[in-house]
Amino acid sequence: MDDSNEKTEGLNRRALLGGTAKAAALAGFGALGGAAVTAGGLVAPAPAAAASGRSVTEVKPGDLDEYYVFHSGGHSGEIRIMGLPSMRELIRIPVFNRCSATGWGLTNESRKILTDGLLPETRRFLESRGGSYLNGDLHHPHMSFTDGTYDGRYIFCNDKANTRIARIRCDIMRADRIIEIPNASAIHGLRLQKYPRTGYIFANGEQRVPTPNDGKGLTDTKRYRSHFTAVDGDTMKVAWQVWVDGNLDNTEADYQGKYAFSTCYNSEEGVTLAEMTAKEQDWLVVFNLKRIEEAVRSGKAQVINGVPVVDGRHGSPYTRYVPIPNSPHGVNMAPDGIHLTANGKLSPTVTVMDVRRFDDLFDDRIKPRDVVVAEPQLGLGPLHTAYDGRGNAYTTLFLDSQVVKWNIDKARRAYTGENVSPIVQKLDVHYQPGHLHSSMGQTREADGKWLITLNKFSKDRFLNVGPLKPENDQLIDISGDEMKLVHDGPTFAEPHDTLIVHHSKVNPRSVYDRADPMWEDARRQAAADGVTLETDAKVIRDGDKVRVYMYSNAPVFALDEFTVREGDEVTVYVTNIDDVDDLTHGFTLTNHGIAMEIGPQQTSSVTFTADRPGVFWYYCQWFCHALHMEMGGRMIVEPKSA
Ligand code: CUK
Ligand code: CUA
Repeated sequence: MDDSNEKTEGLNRRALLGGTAKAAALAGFGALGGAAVTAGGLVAPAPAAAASGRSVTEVKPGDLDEYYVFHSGGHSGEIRIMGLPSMRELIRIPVFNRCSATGWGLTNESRKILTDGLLPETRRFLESRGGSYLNGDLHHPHMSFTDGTYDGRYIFCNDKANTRIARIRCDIMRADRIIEIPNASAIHGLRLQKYPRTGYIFANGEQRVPTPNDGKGLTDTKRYRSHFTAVDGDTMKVAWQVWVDGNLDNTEADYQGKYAFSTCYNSEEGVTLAEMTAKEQDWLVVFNLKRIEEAVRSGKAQVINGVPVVDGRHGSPYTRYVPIPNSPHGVNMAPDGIHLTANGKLSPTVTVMDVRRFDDLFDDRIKPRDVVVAEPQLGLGPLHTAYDGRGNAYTTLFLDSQVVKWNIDKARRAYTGENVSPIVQKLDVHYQPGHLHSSMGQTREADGKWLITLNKFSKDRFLNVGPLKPENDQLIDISGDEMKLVHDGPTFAEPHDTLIVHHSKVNPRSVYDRADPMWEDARRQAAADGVTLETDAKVIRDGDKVRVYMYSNAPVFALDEFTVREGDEVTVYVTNIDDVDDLTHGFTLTNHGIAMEIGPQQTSSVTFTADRPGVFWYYCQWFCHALHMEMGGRMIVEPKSA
C-alpha cells in the first residue's frame, strides 16, 4: 500500500468519521473479524513489506539476541521470554498456570507460592478444588525500576482472572511471591513506580463490587467501588487502596515519583454495555502519592479487610479527574518525563497531558482540562502508545489495524492552532493491534530501535491450524525515518503486553544457589530428620507419613528404590547436586500425575498419597546424559493387608 496516500486520505477519512467514530467503533467491536475492512474502509492489506534483501532480524546460529522480550501469556497464565530481533521463544516462566514440564503448581515449593498469598476466604473456597487456582489471566509484565530505568531485579505482573499480583525473581526467572488483593476485583492495569525505585506496584481493580463484598446490598450499585491499589514491591504487602469513580482500566506512573495515573471507563457507573458507553467523556484519574501516604500515616484511612483505604472519589484531596474522550484505555508516560498520553479507544483521539502541570491542578490553580496540551485525531480505536525517545509516539489503532507514528511536538503545535499535521506515517499491521512496545521504551533510556505490535488476529498470516488461530506479534524496525515491518511472530493465547529489555540489564544465574530461600521448608524438614539434602539418601517414616530424600547426579538417583505402604502420605525430596550449566534433571513418577524439574543445585519436593499397591517406576524426564534413559528407580507400594 502507498503510505503517502494513506497519510493524507487517512486523516480526512477520520475527520469525516469524527462524530460517528464511537458508533463505528462499537459496531467494529461487535464484529471483530472484519473490523479492519468495515470500520476502517480499508482495502485488503498489502503483503508484509519486509526489509528487502537483507534481513535485519537475522541472528546467526550461535549468535545471541540483543534484547530480552518478556511477553505476557494472557489467559495461558504464563510469561514467555523471547529474544529480539530474532523473535525466537527462549523459555517460558510458569506463573499463574500449571506446567507439565516443570511441575509448577505441583511441587511443594511452587504450591506454597501459589497458596501463601491467598486471602483466607479464598483458601476455604479452594480447599475442595485442589487448594489453588488452575488459571490466571496475565496481562501486564513490568520490570522493576531504579532511577527511571530497568534494574533487572524483578518482573511484576497481574492476574485479572483471580485478582492477584505476582513477583518474579529475574535471577532464576521464577515467581517467589503471589498475592491476592483484598477488596478489589479483577486486577487489570499494572505499572511500577519508576522513581526513585520500585517501590510501589500500582494495580487497578477493574470491576466495581460492593465494599466489603460480603453478600449485603448486592444490587445496590451505588455501593459498588473500583479500588486502586499500591503494593510494596519489597514486602509484597498492600500499602493502601483508593476508591475511585468509574471502572479502572490501565495505569502508569511518572518519572518524578509524585503521581500515578489510571484511565477509567464507565464514568456513568452503569452495569450494562449501553449504560457504560452512554457518555462522550470518561476520565484519567491522577493519584497524589504524597497526599495519600500522609492520609494513611495520620490515620485518616479506614481499614477494610486489613488494608487502609482512602476515598478518592470526586472532590477528594487525593485525586483529580481529567475528562478524556471516550472510554480511554492505555495510558503511557513518554521517556521525556513530561508527556503522558491517554488513548481514546472509542474516540479517534489520543489526549496528551503535561505532567508538570499536575502540581497546579492539585493546588486548584488550574482546571483539569488545562493539563491537556494536545489531542491529535489519529484514527479508529487507539489503544496504546509507545515512544522512540526522539520525540515520536507510536499508537495502535485497533479498528484500523494500523500503527500510527506521530510527532509529539507537532501535536502540541496543532493544538494551539498551528496548521501542522502530527502524523508521520501509518503502517498496516495484521490485524487489530492491542498493545505495542518499543525497545526500552517505558524507561528514560528509550532507544528507538524496535517496536513490537501485539495483534489480536492473525487470520490468513499463517498456515491454517483450525478454528483457534495464533495471535500475531509483529516486529517493526523504527530506527529510521520510516517504520518497516520485518517479522510476523505467531503466539499462543494471548500476549497483551510485552517488555523489551536490553540484555545488559538482566543477568540470571546458571545454577541455583544452595542457600536459595525457595526450598526453605525442605531444608528445615531435612534438618529435623537429621538428613543432609546434598549427601543423604534416606527414607524416614513418621507414622503414616514417609519422607524420601535422595540426590541426583547424572545419570543416577541416589535411591534406585524405596518402599512405602498403601495409604502413606509420601513426600519425595530430590536435590540435584550437579553443578553444571544446563544440567537439569527431572523426577516423573509413573501413573501418579507427578513430574518436576530439579535444576542444577536445586531441591524440589512433591507430596502425594500412595493409594495403590504395586511397582511404580520413577524416571528423569529431562535429557541429561547418554544414560538418561536409564536414570530411574522403583517405588514399591506394599498393600495394607500384607
Ligand atoms: S490491555 Cu489487552 S490490549 Cu489488558 Cu493492557 Cu490493552
Ligand atoms: Cu537426569 Cu535425565
